[in-house]
Amino acid sequence: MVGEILDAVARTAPEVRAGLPGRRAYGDEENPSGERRLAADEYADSLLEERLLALDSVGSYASEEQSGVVDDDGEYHVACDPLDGSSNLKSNNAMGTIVGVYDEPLPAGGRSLVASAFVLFGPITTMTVARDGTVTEYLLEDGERTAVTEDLALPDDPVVYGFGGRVPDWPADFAGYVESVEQELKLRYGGAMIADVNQVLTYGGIFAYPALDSAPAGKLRLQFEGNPIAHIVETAGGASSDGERSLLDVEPTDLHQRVPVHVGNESLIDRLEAALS
Ligand code: P6P
Repeated sequence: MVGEILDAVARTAPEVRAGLPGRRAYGDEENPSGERRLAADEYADSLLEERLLALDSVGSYASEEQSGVVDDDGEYHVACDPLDGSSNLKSNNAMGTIVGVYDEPLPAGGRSLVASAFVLFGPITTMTVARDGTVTEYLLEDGERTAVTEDLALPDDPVVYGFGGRVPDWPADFAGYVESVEQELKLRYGGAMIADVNQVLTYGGIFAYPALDSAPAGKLRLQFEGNPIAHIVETAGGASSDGERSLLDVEPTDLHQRVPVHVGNESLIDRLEAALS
């Protein structure tokens, strides 16, 4: 059941990637979060909706690109960011797909995730999956997934950091935290959450898109980005926070609710929560 959902995402990935070159232009519409939508966003969303709703195990499909939930009659509820970091298409940088598989109707709390995954379109295409208490990295080739890293675990010693938003827009307590972190770690920020989070999963460190003075709830969406990525990082031995608590414990109130996102090594998250308290 959950496996067929992950297999469908893996099988769809090559088609999404092959469709990118001709879809770099912005469409006329905005997504429900008021962000300009690329033709590639619409393409990825329509492919994933079609492939996932075709499965008996999928009871609903929701995406960052659509205002509502598309209902069906299966057991699991899938939340998708079809092309996270799509603004990187213009500059030919990494991006990919985020999928959360919930066993409750959406919007749902992160503890009801039964599997989370992201497909990363980098120099190679990989799929990182949290399921049954473990994280596995797969190489995707011709739609087939081959496990290349089993029981993926965050390295103990953090090396990299990446923080979104503009420096003058960071609240003073977060800016103070950054002053200590930037003395210790190397900056890695590329504008696509999953690529930046994959740096953290690989080298250890922290990624954050924090609360901003101009946007106290930050930028990233709980259902489609915060919950699945927190599930992956926490399953890999790290921690997550909205500034006060695990992202998986944030109360879901709206399908497109935004949340401040901080994920990475537990020691860095503990220091962050102390700095913001
Ligand atoms: P900014 C991509 O649009 C995204 O949703 C995340 O993938 C990424 O972390 C963030 O927004 C980048 O935002 O403000 O740096 O362009």
